[in-house]
Amino acid sequence: MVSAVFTSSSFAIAAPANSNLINLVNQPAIEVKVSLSNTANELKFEPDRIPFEVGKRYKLLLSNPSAMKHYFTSKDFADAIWTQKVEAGHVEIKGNIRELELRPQATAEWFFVPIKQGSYILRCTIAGHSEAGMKGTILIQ
Ligand SMILES: [Cu+2]
Repeated sequence: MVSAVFTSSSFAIAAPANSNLINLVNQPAIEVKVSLSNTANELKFEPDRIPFEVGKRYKLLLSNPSAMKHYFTSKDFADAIWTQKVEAGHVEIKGNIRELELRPQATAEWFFVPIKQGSYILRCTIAGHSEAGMKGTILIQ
């Protein structure tokens, strides 16, 4: 069974002006794939450097092919984007998403538009995982 858990600490949406938002949502999404660990259960993100550009619409395809659960946690990045929705299983979640937990074999699709440039640290927050190498950098240009 494919499943994912979401935590959202706020329903506030840092959205661009409404007229611009309609244009952004209608853009075709650029697909970017990130794997949380791998079939060898190595503690890393693949890739571990993830570039985005302000004002483009993305579909971030997250997958966890490993035997352990992992987190995709980058709160500063979450604050630097406007999240349209996250889709996982048969559920679509709208609004602000700050952190995703992917259980073994889970996938999730995060649709968003970057709104603020910066370099953001990505980590898996499970004890010991980021220390063992499960971290990365998200770059918004
Ligand atoms: Cu992990």
